[in-house]
Amino acid sequence: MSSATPGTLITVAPTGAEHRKQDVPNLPVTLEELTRTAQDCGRVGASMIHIHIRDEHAQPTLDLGRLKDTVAAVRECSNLIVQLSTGGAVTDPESDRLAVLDALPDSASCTMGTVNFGDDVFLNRWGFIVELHKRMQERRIVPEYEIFDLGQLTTLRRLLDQHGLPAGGHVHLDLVMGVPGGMPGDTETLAAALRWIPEGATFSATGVGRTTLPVLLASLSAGGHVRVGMEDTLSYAKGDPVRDNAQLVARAAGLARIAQRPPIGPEESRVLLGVAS
Ligand code: KMH
Ligand code: ZN
Repeated sequence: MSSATPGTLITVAPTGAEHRKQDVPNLPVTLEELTRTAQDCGRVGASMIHIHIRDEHAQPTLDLGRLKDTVAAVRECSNLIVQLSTGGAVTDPESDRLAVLDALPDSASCTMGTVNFGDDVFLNRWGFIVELHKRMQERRIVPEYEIFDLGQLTTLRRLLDQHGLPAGGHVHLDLVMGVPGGMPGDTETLAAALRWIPEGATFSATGVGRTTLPVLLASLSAGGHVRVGMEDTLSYAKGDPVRDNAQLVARAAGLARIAQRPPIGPEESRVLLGVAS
């Protein structure tokens, strides 16, 4: 872990692939809703956006044309680092998940192993991981390595040992905690993960559901960065649904300031991650 950056990189994950628009009317699913979200979240402290897109029926899709339009539109309306999900939905085939990279985002997620995901399985074979990593190296896309369980940190080390550093030369990962089937979202587990994070890497952490706040606070205290958003939680507090993504970003930014690690902007975040300006 690097202690050179005192500030906090805040990523917003506004949509995800799991929530249904009919259940969550304020979930941003159209391009217009997404660009407005990017602007609102940028204003209150986000510097990267982790994007899953939806089709005209608000269903998750990896349609390449839509992904390209989305990358262009978010770049046009904001200065946020554009990260596309290659995780997609649990039902997405590997071929479609690899093709996401043809939309040429600044960054893309790259999950380090298979995990039970609620009642489903989020499948990430070793061969698929290697292919994602190599294609990102070729296209100069900066990966964010998604870690759902501690063993996936050893897979990350194996990947870097065998296939080299990612584009930009810096390793950044996100601990996705509290998924039913993955590692718990608590301070003890975050502290255990620190031991296995590759030397010189930076990390962010995401707490799913009710682990959002404990993970946010633990990551800030451990020198980590944070990801928040409606992909990961729909509850702001007990009995209090999330109003919008900017509300979650604003809370994370406020806590980062209290921790004396204020949010860093997109330019500083690009330097941190090795994303070309
Ligand atoms: N939707 C999950 C199955 C990612 O974006 O890379 C996978 C996910 C991880 O959200
Ligand atoms: Zn995601």
